This record gives sequence, C-alpha cells and structure tokens, in this order.
Amino acid sequence: MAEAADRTPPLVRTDRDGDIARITVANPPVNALSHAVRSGILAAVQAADADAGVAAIVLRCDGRTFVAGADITEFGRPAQEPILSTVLAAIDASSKPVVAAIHGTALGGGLELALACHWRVAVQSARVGLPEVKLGIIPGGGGTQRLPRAAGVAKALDMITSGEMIGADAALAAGIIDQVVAGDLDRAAVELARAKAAEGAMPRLRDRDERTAEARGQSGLFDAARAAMARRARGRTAPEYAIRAVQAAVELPFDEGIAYERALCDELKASAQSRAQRHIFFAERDAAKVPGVGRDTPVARIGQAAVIGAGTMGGGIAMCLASAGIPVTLIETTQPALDRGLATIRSNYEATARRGGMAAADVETRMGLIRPSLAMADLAGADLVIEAVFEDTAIKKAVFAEIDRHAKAGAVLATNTSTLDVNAIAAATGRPESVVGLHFFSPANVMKLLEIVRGARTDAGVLATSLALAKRIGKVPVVVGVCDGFVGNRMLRARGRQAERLVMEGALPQQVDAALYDFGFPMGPYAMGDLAGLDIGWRIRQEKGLKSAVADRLCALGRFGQKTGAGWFRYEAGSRTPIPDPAVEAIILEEAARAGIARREIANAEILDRLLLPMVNEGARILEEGMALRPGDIDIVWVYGYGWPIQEGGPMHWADARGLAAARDRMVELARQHGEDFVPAPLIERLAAEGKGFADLPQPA
Ligand code: T1G
Repeated sequence: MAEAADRTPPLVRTDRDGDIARITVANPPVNALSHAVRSGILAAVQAADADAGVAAIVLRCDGRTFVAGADITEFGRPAQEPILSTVLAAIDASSKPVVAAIHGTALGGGLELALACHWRVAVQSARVGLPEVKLGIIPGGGGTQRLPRAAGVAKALDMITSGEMIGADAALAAGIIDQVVAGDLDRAAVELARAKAAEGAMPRLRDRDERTAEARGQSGLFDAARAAMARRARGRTAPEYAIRAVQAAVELPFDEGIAYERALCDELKASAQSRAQRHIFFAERDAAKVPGVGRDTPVARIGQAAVIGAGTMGGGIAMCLASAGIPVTLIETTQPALDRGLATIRSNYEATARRGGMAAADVETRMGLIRPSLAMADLAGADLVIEAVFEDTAIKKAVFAEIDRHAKAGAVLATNTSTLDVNAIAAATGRPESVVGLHFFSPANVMKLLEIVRGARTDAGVLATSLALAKRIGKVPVVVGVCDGFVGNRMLRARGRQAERLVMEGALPQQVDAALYDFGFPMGPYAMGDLAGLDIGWRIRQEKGLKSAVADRLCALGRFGQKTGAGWFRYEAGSRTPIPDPAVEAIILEEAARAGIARREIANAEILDRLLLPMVNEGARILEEGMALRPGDIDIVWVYGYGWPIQEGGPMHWADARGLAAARDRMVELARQHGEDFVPAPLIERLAAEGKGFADLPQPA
C-alpha cells in the first residue's frame, strides 16, 4: 500500500529555482481546487514562507490550464478545512512576494487564488473570469471583494454578473493582471518574483481601496447592473447576490465584505437553483459522451462544407459554419432564392456587428467564406454536406440521391430535419453509414442546441465528427434516436396538446403564456406559435386530415402570427409584443360552446402541471425507447433548444427536484380528469416505487 501511495504523484509540489520556491499544482484535467489541492497549497506556502532560503514564491500549474476553480463535485458536501479563504489568507499573510503564473483559464476560485497573490503574470492566450453565477452561486473566495479593488466596480460587476471570461490583454488593461508574457511564462514569473523580492514589493489587493472609493455614493452603477440582470437573468438569485456582494466591497471593510460574500455563497450553494445549474453543467459534458464513440474513433477534418438550401435554416447554418471559419458552398435552385438568402445572411451579420457582437471587419471575412452556387456538383469538394431544404420526405430523398451522386467518398452527409425519418432519407443514398441528422434550432446562428440524430446505420466516425463539429461551431450537441420529432419537438407536442385543451377549458392564451413566462421561459406556446408562424401547422393538419378548432379558425382568417400582424395575439406595426385580442377570445368562447365545454377558472398551478408533467412523461418514454441516452440529455435539449429556465434544470431534473413520487401522484390525479397524456410511463412508476429519481438511472455503458 505504502509503496503504491509513494508512486502517486503529489497534487501540489514545490521545487526551487535558486531562491525562488515554485509551487506547482498538478490536478488534471483542470487543476480544480479539491480539498487535497487546497491543503497542499496551504502547506507549500507556509513551508516556503518559513524557509529562510526562499526569497519569493511562484504559483503555477501543470497541464492545460491554471486552476479552473473550486471542485464542483465537492459542492454537495459540507466544506472541509482548509477552505479556500484560509488558503488565500495564508498567501495574504506571507512575508514574501507570491507571483501567480497563469496559462489556460484562471476561473472562479482559480482567479481568486491569483488575486490573492501579490503579482499576476499571464501568457497572451490566457483567459480569466468569475463564472460562478453560471453555477447559480457567487464567488466565495474573495472574488467579489478583490476584483473591484483591482479592476474597479463597474468592470467587476460586469464580469461577476455575466460570468464571462476576458483575455489576458483585456485583463492587463483592466488592472487584473500585471504583465502579459510573450515568451517563457515560468522564466518571466521567476524573474519577476526575484525582482519584487529585491524591492520588497508585495502589494495586497485587500489593502487597496482607491478603486472602490471611486464608486462610493454612485448607487447608479448598482441600479444599472440590477436592471440589466432583471432582463438577462430573470428569476435567478445568484446575479442579485453578486451585486450585493460587490456593493459590500464598496461599503464594508475588507474582512466584513469577505464574511458577507461567504455567507451569500454558502446560501446559494445549498439552493435548488444552484443544484439545477450544476446539474446542467455536468449534463452538458456528459451529453458529449456517446457509447461506441471513443477517443480512438476517427474524426474527419472538416475543411470545407456545403449547405443545400438558402432559406431560414440553411442560411443560419451557413452562418454558423462561416463564423467558425469554415468555408461553405451555399447551394440553391434559383438565383433569386440564392440572392435572398445571401442578403439575409449579410443583414444578420451586420445587425450583430452593430450590436457589438462581432467586429465590423468580420462581416466581409465571413461573407467571403460563403460561396453561392446554383449547381449541386459544387458540393463535390465538401467534407460535410448539410441539407436544409423543405421539410418533406420525398423532396429530401430526391436531394439526397443527388448529393450521393456528387459528394466525395467519406464526406459526412447531414439532413437538417426536425421531424422526418432519417433512416428513410439515408436509404436514398448508397452510403447510409455516412448519413446523420443535424437538427439545428431556429434561429440556427443563435440557438445553442444541436440534436445529432443517429440513424440505424450511422457510422461511429460520423457521430464523432458531428460531435467535434458541434464543439467547433459553439453548439451544445445531444445525440438522439430516430423517432417522430426526436426529443425536443416530440416533447413540445405533448405540451402543445395540453395548451390547446387548457384554452378550450377556460384559460386564455395570455394566461397560459404568463404561467410559463413566470416559470422562467422566455415566452409561452402561444407567443411562440405566433413567432414561428401558424400556417405551417395548419398546412400539416390539412394534409393529415386533423383539426384544431381555434387555430384552424385563426388561420382561415389569415391570422398566421407575427408576420401577418395577428395570430393568437395581435401586434402593432413594427412591434413583436403580443397584445391579447378580444377577437381571439370570442372565437375561443364560440368554439368551446360548440364543443359543449363549460369553461371554468383554471389556476396557474394547474396550468403549469398540465403543460410540464406531460413533457416529463414523454421524456420518460423517450428514455424507455432509448431515443435519448440519459435524462440529462433531455434537460440539455430543453434548456438550450427551447429556453427552459436553467435555474429549473430541465424537465427531468425539475421532476426529480419536485420528487418523482410526488410528480407521479399528481400525474395519476390528472390522468383521471385529462386522460392518457398523464398516465405515468412505466419508467416513472418503477423509479417512484423504488423511491428513486431520473438522476439515479445508471449512465449508459
Ligand atoms: N470542478 C470539477 N470538475 C470540473 C471543473 C470543476 N471546477 N471544471 C471542469 N471539470 C471537469 C469537467 O466536468 C470535465 O470532466 C473535465 O473537467 C474537462 O472539462 C470558491 C465557488 C475549465 C473552461 O465554473 O468552465 O470556483 O466530463 O470538458 O472544454 O468562488 O471546464 O471529462 O469527466 O469543460 O477544456 C468556478 C468550470 C467553480 C469552471 C475547461 N469554475 N469549468 O473547458 O473541458 S466555482 C468554473 C469550465 C468556484 C469559488 C467557487 C471548463 C474549462 P469530464 P471540459 P474544456
């Protein structure tokens, strides 16, 4: 045993470069501050401080990054000493200068560690940030107290409430780091440490009050931050707490501010919101792990892509590719359609540049990567072909037969269908193993979700390539199976059925939407329908011989949604704000009467249960059928594809958080009145009977 323990490399080690002690953290993959790492740093700093032969200390990391923060897996357990603040207090108390040498990302507790050091140097590619709000918490290691002292209150508020990282140059300009190193980081850090030891220069951010003093009496800064958060982080507690903690940095002495920050951070760590957001953090990473796709699965290099169809979806997909620097051939059947598509792409890019989302010069660079064409033969050079034509199996099959004729061997052939049978489409080619579904969400250049649809014959390498592509273009991928509507739209339909019934039974569209908006969705099903356009569903119903009493009447009146100025709501010219419309209410009342329904008051709590529980039920069936690999995958689909509020963790997590047994009981109750949508799926019955939740299901092998 002892022998084995000896061979385990230490997580924190110290070596010497002359009179400089170099403390190295080596805790792959991201050097998270686990209990052992915190203990190791504390002991190493104290030892170096006590060693008369040491003049100064450099703190550095092995591997791909500086410390990326606290170890999130420890959050569920009680904090164990030394906690991070104890370690940072020891650095503060050191009698010798400590220099942080930063590469990769210094995030959360990692940046807090660096801020407790006396000097900070970084390579140019390094990035720093306090992303805690993304996990539903706030910095707990002094970040809200030291960052405003380094960078000023406005910058600190911005970074801490957004959680976004900034690059080394920006960090230098903001006063967060002291030097950007062009050459050898370790050498530069040691030299700086030696020079500062000679000068006896060891400034402590805790003692610096001039930046926080600037903000005293400027409550407008905090009001502005609150107003921005009310829009951007509606319903989330952490950003508000972050603002309070930064305010404390301005108003309270350092040690009191630290204690206040820790109390807020601890409260949030124990909150349901943070549990939900941590779940999403890990679910997002799990979703990229697919059985049968391993490190040794070959990933094709995508040097060149082609997109077939320059409509809304095709154009958005071409933008995603071009924005990631991938040249795209955009193919249409007619010149006017191609021109329209290109014009929309350009105007979208220009709008983004105007809002500051990208450099103006990049508009031309990206447009230059998109090569318009009217010839399918022009896809011959593409490593990836994405078909985004009209949603119709016959048309898509014909297009795929054509793609098959021109595409080079080994190219990935993707269909951007949202509902159709990927296997049938794949069968139109002589190489179904190369075919995969890549379901982008509208607007494709904005929404982060990518459903990767694995066909019966899809090759593992094609999946691996699709997963790598998703990462490259900044999407969050989820692998799903072939079924009607895949994961997202299949569950959306379950919600839609109930939304329709609720309106017939007594609710109005505005009430249904308000219930979901208050829950945290950006909009409800009716505003969403108006945004997407009601005519598509109408046409599909007509083809299938289906009816939807109220929606059919709205469409018959030409009320197709926002684009016609009226749908479930009405819209003033130039506005996207839905306004409740008495004309719609009249139609609803007539149709309800015609159907013999006695309308009743429906409480918001019932509306939520009626809309959300059928989704959970459908999600359970999706899991039973193996159409999604894990409950977390379903949650990712809903958070990144449909705006399920991240602080509610996605539908499956939401059911778990409520208690799956309690959710089941409510479903049984609703099933008595409202039928089969609520009859619990066998998986729910089994888990509830065992006192378990979805989170207890084993990871797929
Ligand atoms: N704790 C535990 N595991 C972590 C982790 C962390 N902080 N960060 C990453 N991992 C795991 C991750 O689950 C994955 O595992 C593997 O590392 C690689 O990650 C006191 C309260 C650093 C930019 O929020 O943003 O500090 O899936 O796939 O794309 O105030 O990871 O391989 O098994 O994401 O190269 C604040 C979170 C914590 C940073 C690297 N810090 N991490 O991205 O790799 S709160 C964060 C990231 C805090 C203090 C507090 C990214 C990354 P597996 P990856 P990547």
